[in-house]
Amino acid sequence: MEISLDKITKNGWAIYLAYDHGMEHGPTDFTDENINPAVILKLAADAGVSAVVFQKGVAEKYYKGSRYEKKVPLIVKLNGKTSFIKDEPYSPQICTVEEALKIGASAVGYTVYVGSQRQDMMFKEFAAIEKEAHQRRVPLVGWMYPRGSAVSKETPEITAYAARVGLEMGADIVKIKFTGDLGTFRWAVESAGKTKVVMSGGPKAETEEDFLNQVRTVIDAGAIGVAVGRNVWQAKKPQDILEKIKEIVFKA
Ligand code: FBP
Repeated sequence: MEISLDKITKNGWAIYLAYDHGMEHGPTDFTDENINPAVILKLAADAGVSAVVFQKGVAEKYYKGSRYEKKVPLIVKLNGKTSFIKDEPYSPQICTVEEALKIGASAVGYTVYVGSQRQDMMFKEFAAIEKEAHQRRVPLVGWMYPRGSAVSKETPEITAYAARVGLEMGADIVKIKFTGDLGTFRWAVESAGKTKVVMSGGPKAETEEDFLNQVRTVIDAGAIGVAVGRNVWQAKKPQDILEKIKEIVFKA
């Protein structure tokens, strides 16, 4: 079944502004300014990114009914976890597809810790979400993060494997970490087949140019774009770096 990505892409390209870090990392990721989700929403809308990524609570309180609803599409993350628990990673579902649609989501996202000893629980939840989302023709973005005691280090092979798992499970887009170079990222993109690939931003890069080079590399490797949080809103001038990312991704 062909699921249209038109609502969350621009001419096939994608820049997603990720802002679910309050759940995943806690407020230490934020400054006094960007701790306010309204700041991120305005940034996303003004820049014309392809979508903003929120957890349900932030989406309900800041996106739904706001003047940004018509300006920037929303991807709601359906699962999440805090950083307190250090054993085998499992990110439980905390929002349904139906709830996400009621808040105005154009797509839904779900993190799978590929390789975790608790992977089967996430596979089950993901499979049910995939069924419902696709029945309703809603795109599903898989945060495919290899993690757990069986994954001592995320190598390019493991990233490519995770991308492939996304294809096998029916994700429309997979969000994967940068593998380090063009060749290995291309392999991950090829592994994902007809499932589109976006690069996950990661912690703030040493320099802005380092990050922009990663963006250039993944676009050259066949990715449709990026899903980035900290490298944008932790930058001194988030608008400026977003403009530079747009130059690379939207004009590819
Ligand atoms: P960043 O660009 O800031 O890395 O955001 C991408 C993201 O996947 C977020 O959606 C999520 O909150 C965070 O990274 C999870 O980071 P991790 O699990 O690697 O600590």
